[in-house]
Amino acid sequence: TTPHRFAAVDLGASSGRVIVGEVAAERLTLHEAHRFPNQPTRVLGTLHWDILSLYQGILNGLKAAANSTPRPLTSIGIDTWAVDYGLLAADGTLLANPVHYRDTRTTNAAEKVAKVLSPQALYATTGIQHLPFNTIYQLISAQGTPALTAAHRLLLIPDLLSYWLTGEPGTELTNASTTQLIDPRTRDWATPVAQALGIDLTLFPPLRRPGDPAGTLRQEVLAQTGLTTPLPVTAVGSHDTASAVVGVPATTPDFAYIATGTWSLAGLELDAPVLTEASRAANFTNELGVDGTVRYLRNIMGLWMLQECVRAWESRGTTATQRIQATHTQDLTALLQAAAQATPLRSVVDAGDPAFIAPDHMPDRIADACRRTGQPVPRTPAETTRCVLDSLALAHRRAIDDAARLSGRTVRTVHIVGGGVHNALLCQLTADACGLPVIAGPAEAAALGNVLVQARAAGVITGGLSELRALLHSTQPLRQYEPTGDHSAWDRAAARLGDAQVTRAAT
Ligand code: LFR
Repeated sequence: TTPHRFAAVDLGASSGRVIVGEVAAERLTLHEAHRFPNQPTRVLGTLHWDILSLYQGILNGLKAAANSTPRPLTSIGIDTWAVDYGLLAADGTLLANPVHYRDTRTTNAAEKVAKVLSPQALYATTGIQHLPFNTIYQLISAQGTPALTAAHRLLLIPDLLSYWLTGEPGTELTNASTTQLIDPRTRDWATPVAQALGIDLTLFPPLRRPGDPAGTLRQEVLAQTGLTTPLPVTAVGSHDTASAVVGVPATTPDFAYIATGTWSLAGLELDAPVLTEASRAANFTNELGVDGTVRYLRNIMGLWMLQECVRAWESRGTTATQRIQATHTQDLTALLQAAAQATPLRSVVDAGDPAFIAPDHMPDRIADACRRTGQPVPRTPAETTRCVLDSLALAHRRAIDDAARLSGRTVRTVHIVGGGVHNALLCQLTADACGLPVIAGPAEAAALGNVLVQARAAGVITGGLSELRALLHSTQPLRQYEPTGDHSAWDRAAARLGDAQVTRAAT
């Protein structure tokens, strides 16, 4: 049979891509049609997404996808990072440039929220981990601003881009759960939470579920891209992490996953949320997944820490050795090789600490954290890189252990998907830290999950998540890492951070 072609728009924090997936009964291949940078811009002290440039990147990507072969696309799906949004006037005009979740405007929002709703009550209803940038904190911080006051409608980032393509507003459920305004038991709005906080839920257009239709391309877009009418947009797991977890090639139920990239999202797929006080204290989230699932996970800083270090080294031009190791991005390979030779577990930091969320001065912040916990301060880029990767592996292990304990499940395999798949040292250290086999791949899990949900909605493939995953397993290249080394070294490293981590989780 002739394969169907689907365009997956997948926007990450540092780049966006339009990827074409070809799907037939036993076949699944990806081609990258277009990749473009995502460059946040600070204006008058506020960090913004450059949303029009991202939209133009999508149009260029769709054009490239249309030109790449004469065979038509069957549909388009969009996934991006979570929590952020655009505000629209009644006529659909975007009222302000969306603010980046790493902006510090939400610094005092949790206190304000706690005055009306205790963290315990908020968690018991929404099951969402405390992250300073959750949409409720952004909305509380924006209360009284001209844009929010004038807003007629709020669209989460993938819904905003989809609206521009089709003219049809909607709120996709997996991403909506990250607003902290959804009750994971009913999978519908947590109206009492919104009311208590004075958040107007009528700003959100009706909920859509992954697989639901999301309109067809407007005439303007057809003209801009050279695509032919009528081309539908299908709602997918529009939160990139939801799509990435669909893209985990698991073949048994006893798996944990780590979706890696700017963040590491480490945890389990569950059928029902865990809303216990122990789960709240451990800062686990119950985001909603595709097909009625729950993503029970913790956010870990991820490769952001390394990206920010490299950016700092590139702009600083320190000693000659450091330059050799870090100035050119092609030297990332050299840097990782040097890190692999550095002393293991010499110093570790808490990669779950929100102190690492904001941009700038990352090597100094890592050095400070080592100093505070009485550990040697990394001196070179290689040592700092090793510290970051050891710390990530340790945080991966802790999240997976905690998730298993808090949900009463057993984990026998760890799947790593996303950009971190290319980082063999991180994969090996994670296997070592967890004491479990790691299966790494695919790197483009979010795009694959996006494509698979579209293909199923179009009737090209059938089945539940396990059938979709079986197709991934049989078509995508995967690499396995077995645990090595002295496991107790990881216990000792964890003990060095123990107290700091417990204190943070309890607040
Ligand atoms: C990953 C991700 C995470 C979310 C963070 C902020 O790209 O979507 O799941 O917590 O970005 O939106």
